[in-house]
Order: sequence, then structure tokens, then C-alpha cells
Amino acid sequence: MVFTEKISIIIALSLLLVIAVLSTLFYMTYLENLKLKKQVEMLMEKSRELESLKIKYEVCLTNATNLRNEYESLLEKLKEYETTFLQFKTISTVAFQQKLEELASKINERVYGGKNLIRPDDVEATVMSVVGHKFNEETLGSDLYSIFWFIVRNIKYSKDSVYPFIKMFNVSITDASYNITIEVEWVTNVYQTPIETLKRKEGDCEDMAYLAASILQNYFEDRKDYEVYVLQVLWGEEGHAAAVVRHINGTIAIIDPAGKYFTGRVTEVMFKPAKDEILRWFGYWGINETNFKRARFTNILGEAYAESIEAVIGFLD
Ligand SMILES: [Ca+2]
Repeated sequence: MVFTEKISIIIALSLLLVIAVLSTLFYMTYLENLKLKKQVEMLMEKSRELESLKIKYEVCLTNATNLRNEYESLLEKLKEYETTFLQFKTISTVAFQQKLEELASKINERVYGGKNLIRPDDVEATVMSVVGHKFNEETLGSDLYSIFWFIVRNIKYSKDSVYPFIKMFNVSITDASYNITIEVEWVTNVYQTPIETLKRKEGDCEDMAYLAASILQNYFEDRKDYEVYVLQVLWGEEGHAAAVVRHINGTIAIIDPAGKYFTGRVTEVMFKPAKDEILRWFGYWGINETNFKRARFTNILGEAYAESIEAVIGFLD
């Protein structure tokens, strides 16, 4: 073999080797590239997923913010409702307490007596049937006697039965409930209304006195020169009530149906000087300076108290 041929073979072999190495390298690079491409695609896929998750997250975040706002607004409303409810509860408690007080005062009125039980309007028909007319100067004495005698004849004396007296009540409010405490005391003194006394045809001294005062007040109407009172007196362990008509000239007429006593004689009621007549009536009942306790005058306008016989005379004189 010639030298040049050898060289050519070596070169050719070298070239083949280089081509083989390059091919191998190229192939390996190609494989690597494929792998990387796959990885890039996976990463891009992941990136798209992340992007989608990010969008979802943002939507959730917006929803959460909205819900939070709604929650806070609802919480605000709830507070408003709670305030309104508490106000309403308080208002209804106050209203309830007022109704209770009204009821108690209506019940207790029967224990205290007073101006509300002198009811001239309720006995209009009685005045018309017993006297037949209103105040008349000419027939005054016999008119008042007719009233006295009507009660004596038609109303039987009877003692009161027991009656409830509302002593105290207390209404309080807590978050959960109302608390109501009512105490009842049973008393043995009751004031009937004039109509009740007329219907029952019985009553005790103050019931007859209030009936008499109602009839007398109706009879005298709104005359300013005559005042009609229920006079109640306490002495020793006793008490009594009668009706008293006071004229502005300082004379009085006592009409005491339960005591079958009237100022005057036979069938005529008369007006006599206040001091003489009240002392005479006190004498009739055995009331004196020693045992006298207290007197109460009630008319349609209100009431007044006298703590001594002198004060009673002073009031009527
Ligand atoms: Ca009574």
C-alpha cells in the first residue's frame, strides 16, 4: 500500500469517527432537548393551572370580602333590632305597670273611699222618684227628710265582708323575664258605690252616708251656698259616718241614716248653728274630747281632715 492510500484511509476513518461522535452528540442533545421541551410543557401546564387557581382565589377573596361586609351589616341590623326590642320591652313594661297601678287604684278606692264615690249623676232617677224635683227653698226641710227616710226605709244595715287591698306591687325587667310582686291584704272595710247600695238594699254607715251625699249633691246640683259632705269620725275603738249639708251662713243639717238621726224634728230637716249641732251629734254617739281621734270630710272636690273637735267645728262654722 502506498503511503498516500494509508493517509486517505486514516482520514476517512477519522472522519467517520468524527461523524459518529457528532451524530451521537447530536442525538443525545436531541433527546435532552425533547426532555426539556416536555418539562417546559409541564411547567407551562402547571403555570396555566396556577393562573386558573389564582383567578379562583381572587374570586373567592372577593366573595369572602362581600360576605364579610354582609355579615357586618347584618350584625349592625341585629344590634338595631336588639335595641328596638329592648325599647319595646321597656315601653310595654311601663305600660303594663301603669295598667297595674290603674287596676290597683280602682280596687283600693273601695278601701279608701273618697270623692269618686260621691256620684250625683248615678242617682238622678232616685232624686226624681223620692223628691220629684231639684232644690226648692220652700220645701227644703221636707225634701231632705224624704231623702233621709228613703234610705232608712230601704237600706238595711249590714256589716262589710272581707275585701282585697293591694298593698304593694313591684314590676322589674331583666334580660330574660318580668318580675312582678303583688301583695294583697284582706280588710274588713269596703266602700260601696251609691248604685251598689241601692241595688243590694243594704250597707253599713259609710255606704249609707255616701248614698245620702250622692242624692243630696244631685238635689242641690251646683248651688254654691250649700256644700254636701260625708263626715267620718273615729273615736275610741269605733267609727261612724253620716252626710252633712253645710250652708254658707254657718248652719248645718246632719243626715245620718245608719244612726237614724237627723237635724230637725218630726218630718222636717232643719239647719242649725254648726257648733251646737255637731256637739249634739257627737253627744248622741258618745264622742268627746277624750276619745275623739280624727274626722274626715269628703265632698265631690276632695277631702279634708280634722284632728280635734275644735277643728271639726272650725271646718263647719
Ligand atoms: Ca261599707
